[in-house]
Amino acid sequence: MRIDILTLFPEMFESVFTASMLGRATTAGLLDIRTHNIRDWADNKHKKADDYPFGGGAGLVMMVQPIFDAITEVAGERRTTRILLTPRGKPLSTAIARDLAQEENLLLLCGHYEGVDERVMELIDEEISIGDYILTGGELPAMVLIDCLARFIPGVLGDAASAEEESFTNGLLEYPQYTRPADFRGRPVPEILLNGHHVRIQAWRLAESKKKTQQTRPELLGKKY
Ligand code: 4G0
Repeated sequence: MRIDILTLFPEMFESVFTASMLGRATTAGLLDIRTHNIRDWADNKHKKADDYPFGGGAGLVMMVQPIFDAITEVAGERRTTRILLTPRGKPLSTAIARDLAQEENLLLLCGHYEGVDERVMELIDEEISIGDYILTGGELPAMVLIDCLARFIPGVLGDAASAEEESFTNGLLEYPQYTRPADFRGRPVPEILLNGHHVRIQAWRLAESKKKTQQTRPELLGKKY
């Protein structure tokens, strides 16, 4: 999958896309992530990409011209799904991430300040939010979205691991996990996990998932997913 990111702060993405699983996916040729500085398309002499809002109000708005030209040039002739990360977007979910993981090309626009000139929306297919809070920019949401959808690209997760096994995929929160040692300074691992009885372990894990969900997110229990 190719992902183009339009941002005023391309340097924010470097470590996230070279480290860990996303770095491995890139090296393996599963991901091709390219960042672009919107400022490079500003046609004014100060390379300004933001301006005061018409009608007044606090803060700055990202200008239409640099974004319009950046999207047009970066997308080129490719068919790409264009996404704006914004607090007014559809809430990100496992289902949305799974759908987007099927795309061949994504273009992510990271807004900043008080948002982007509404005329940019002509070039945008979807607006996505990572939650009901405001951040200083859409860069962290873009990273969250990419990390979340990458797990659904075949081969991105190591070996036999599957994105479908983990939290939320069965509509429940994850059960408790343990690794060695079996006894850490008097804190033992539950005996049932040590005896190798697979069916009983599955039943225990499901019961623990339900208990945890009831305690922390009871609203998930009645929900279709
Ligand atoms: C566009 C996304 C971008 C509009 C972006 C702000 C939170 C999220 C931005 C605005 C963001 C999220 C209208 C304030 C940049 N903050 N929850 N900040 N407005 O996904």
